Amino acid sequence: MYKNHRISLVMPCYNEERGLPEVYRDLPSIVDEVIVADNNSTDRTAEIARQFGAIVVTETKQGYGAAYKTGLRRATGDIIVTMDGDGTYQRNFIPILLDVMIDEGFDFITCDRTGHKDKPSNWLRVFGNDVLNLFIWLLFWFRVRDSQSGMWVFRRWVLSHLNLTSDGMAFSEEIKLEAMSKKALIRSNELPIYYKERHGVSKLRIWRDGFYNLFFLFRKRFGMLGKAPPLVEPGELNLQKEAKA
Ligand SMILES: Nc1nc2c(ncn2[C@@H]2O[C@H](COP(=O)(O)OP(=O)(O)OP(=O)(O)O)[C@@H](O)[C@H]2O)c(=O)[nH]1
Ligand SMILES: [Mg+2]
Repeated sequence: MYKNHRISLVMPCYNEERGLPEVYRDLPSIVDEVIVADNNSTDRTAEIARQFGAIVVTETKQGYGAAYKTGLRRATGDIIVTMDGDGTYQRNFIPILLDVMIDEGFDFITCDRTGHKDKPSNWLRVFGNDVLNLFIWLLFWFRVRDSQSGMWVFRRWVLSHLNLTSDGMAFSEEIKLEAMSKKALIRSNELPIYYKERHGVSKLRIWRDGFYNLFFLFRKRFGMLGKAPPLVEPGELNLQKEAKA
């Protein structure tokens, strides 16, 4: 619990047996539940997650977005925090981000890694991220500095307003597009964080995922993706009132 809010951490994991112990090493005790969405891992991901006390949900459809959808549906907290299961996102930012969210009344915060990494980033990733940020600006008319970041903090009721169609890596840009464009309903912000080298092997396929994510932006912009059922039904809980009180 943090300031009367129940906190869920959701992590999509595909072979993250080396990253999970790092996440748990300094996970703040304010996190009430950890959901690991295990995406066909062939290593000891699920076993290690259970040893640490996480709730493990299994998603057999391969993909970052598919794993996230299953994990997010299972979360019960008032506020959801997300990160990769690889140790890159720093757990000590969780209380700081929650402070900003609760004290300043934000509903959705996405984290910006672009200024901070303990080792120089691969230029191709930085370039790819910038291209995608630029196309988001050109197609959707809003600015985001790190469209591909995987750490978000948001009130759970927000999920009832989002049309999340992507099962792949584009889920990351889609959740930002959906939340940050609904300005009248969802108060959003983007805040800088540290980002460290991952533990274990990267699952990102730079060219493939980069082009897919770019193509996805066009499909989203021109209404080619249809409607996905909300991950939280509006009537499921009176979360909006609770969270805003
Ligand atoms: N790419 C990918 N990631 C998945 C999948 N299923 C779950 N994941 C998890 O999604 C998270 C993001 O993948 P990463 O390999 O860390 O990609 P990244 O953060 O862009 O790249 P790194 O900086 O190298 O970590 C990790 O926790 C993965 O284990 C999947 O099918 N594809
Ligand atoms: Mg990662």
